[in-house]
Amino acid sequence: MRYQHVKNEDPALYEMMVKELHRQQSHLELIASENFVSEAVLDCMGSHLTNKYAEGLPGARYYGGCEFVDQIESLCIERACTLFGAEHANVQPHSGAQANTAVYFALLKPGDTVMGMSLDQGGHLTHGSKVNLSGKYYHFIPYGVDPKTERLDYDAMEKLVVENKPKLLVAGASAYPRIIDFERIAKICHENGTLLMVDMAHIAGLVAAGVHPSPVPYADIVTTTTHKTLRGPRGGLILCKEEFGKAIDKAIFPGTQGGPLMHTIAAKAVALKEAMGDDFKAYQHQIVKNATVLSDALSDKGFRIVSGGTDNHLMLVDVSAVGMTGRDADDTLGSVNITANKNTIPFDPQKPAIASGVRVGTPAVTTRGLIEADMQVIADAFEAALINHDLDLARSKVKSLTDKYPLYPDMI
Ligand code: DSN
Repeated sequence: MRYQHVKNEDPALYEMMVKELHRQQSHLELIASENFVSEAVLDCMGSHLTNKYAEGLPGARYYGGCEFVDQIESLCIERACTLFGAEHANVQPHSGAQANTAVYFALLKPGDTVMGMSLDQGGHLTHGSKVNLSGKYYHFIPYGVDPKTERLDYDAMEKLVVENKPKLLVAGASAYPRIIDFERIAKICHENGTLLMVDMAHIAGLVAAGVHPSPVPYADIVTTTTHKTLRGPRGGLILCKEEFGKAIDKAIFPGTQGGPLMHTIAAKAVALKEAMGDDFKAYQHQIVKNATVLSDALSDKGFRIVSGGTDNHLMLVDVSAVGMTGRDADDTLGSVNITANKNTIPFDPQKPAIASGVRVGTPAVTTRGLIEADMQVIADAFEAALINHDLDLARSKVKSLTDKYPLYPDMI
């Protein structure tokens, strides 16, 4: 049993933790960016390593007593470089947003021209959204998808690069269901004197397992979170060519962060080790198989799948095809214990707060053990909830799966 000290010290908070555990256990988690970490990762996160200040880098700290956390961070760096075939890694970013901000701080001056995928077509807030620091400090020009195919329009991207000669192009997405051709994007960038940064946060696990082509050989800098398909603790990571290593390290500390979170870095090291194993490769293949089967099954039920399907861990379900908005679908799914998120679809006629789509991902349910046949049950639950409005039936379908695949059964 975990958390007995919390229970004794702070019963009110403990109750909230228990409720959240029960929520995770009793719901089907289809948020494409979430996952369930291993017990080993949890152990590191809740460890005494949180006590240590270690500003600086291994061997060059501003605090004494770092000899063991130096070993931990060096191991984490070595594993990150080995797993992804990178020349240099910084494992200190507290999040993906911090990693991206540090790259901009390292490579750009305020006002510089940058290109990023438009938020409403699948990009991320930190790729130049007007409400984010990226969009306020730098001159971001958005690129997007072809209206017919709903796939990245590489020709239009090239035209924009040629016309605008951005200093940096940010590739990668939060809601794009197709393979991204990093080799092609790198060619476009490097022929035009543009640096390429890839934010592979969503697909890092797929990349580690060879299920999605790696950006690392092509991009100058690669950022990622560590908690999505990679299934580590919440945090970020930067990989780069050696020539950018010093600038990236300085941009993290002292540029944009203070002390690194050593308990999180230890957890990242464990997750990276897990990601080197055969089980992890099989897991990543299963994520994609599950997503493909779920996408086909939802399409058979009458939902429209943006771009006609998926190559990765997520799909965008256009629920306007069944007469709903994304917001209503999100709420209805929530009421039957399915957790997903409303999401704009490309060229969405609805505002982002309403949206026409729901983003659905398979990383978390695949960790739980669900396989292809279970995806049909999820599609049945979607049909019951969103088309036939039979919420009891939808709930019973969900319960059949959450009972069949227990999550953290011995935790409390
Ligand atoms: N918020 C994450 C997602 O859901 O995709 C991206 O950082």
